Amino acid sequence: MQKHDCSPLSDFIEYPQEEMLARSQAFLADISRRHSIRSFSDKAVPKEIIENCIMAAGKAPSGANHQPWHFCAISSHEIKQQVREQAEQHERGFYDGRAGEEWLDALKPLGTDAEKPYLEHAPWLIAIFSQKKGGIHAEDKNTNYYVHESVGIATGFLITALHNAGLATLTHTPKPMSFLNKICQRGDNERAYMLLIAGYPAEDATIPAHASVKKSLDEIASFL
Ligand code: IYR
Repeated sequence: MQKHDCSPLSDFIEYPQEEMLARSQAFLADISRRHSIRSFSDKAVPKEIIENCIMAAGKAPSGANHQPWHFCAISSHEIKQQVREQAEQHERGFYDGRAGEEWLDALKPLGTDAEKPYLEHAPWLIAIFSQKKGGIHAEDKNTNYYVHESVGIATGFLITALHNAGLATLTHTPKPMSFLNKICQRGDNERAYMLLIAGYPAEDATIPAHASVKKSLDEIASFL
């Protein structure tokens, strides 16, 4: 007898192994086309696509299924301008010394600097927040568990969903990020986790050679 309420697993699909192989190959080929870009076009992206991708992110597993995340999707030009202004202000401090030599050296091959025009040009910015307290219902205020892990997984789902929908993305973590709480009107219970930029690439979008170097299977995995 089950000690908890549950229902049968009814939506699992068992594919023939040949099809599994083909699917795993096709997914690998598709996700290999995801690149962080830093030059976005201002071409509009319908809200419904972003809503679907956020709902997909919300299906991620989380500690005790508390779903300790909030996604603030910004398309208002005025608000994007505020994000750009404040992010660039923090980034100037970072690039002008706060980062330290080793960090700046590590970033050189990416060609990044304090200028973030894409924060204003891209059609969507999605600010992701983690929640210290919560629960299975949005209004709960219980302890959340494995918050960082949970929000990281949901962010991965979101990046994958956006790519799958046909959008380019960039992960951005201005330091500090607390200014996003104010702009997005999120309270003390939440911590800005990451800012995702989503949209179409500009015609001049490039991939830094450094970003194309991906470790081989042997380097990232072992099989026992
Ligand atoms: N947040 C800064 C710096 C930066 C840091 C890392 I680690 C990167 O992989 C890329 C950039 C910026 O966005 O420029």
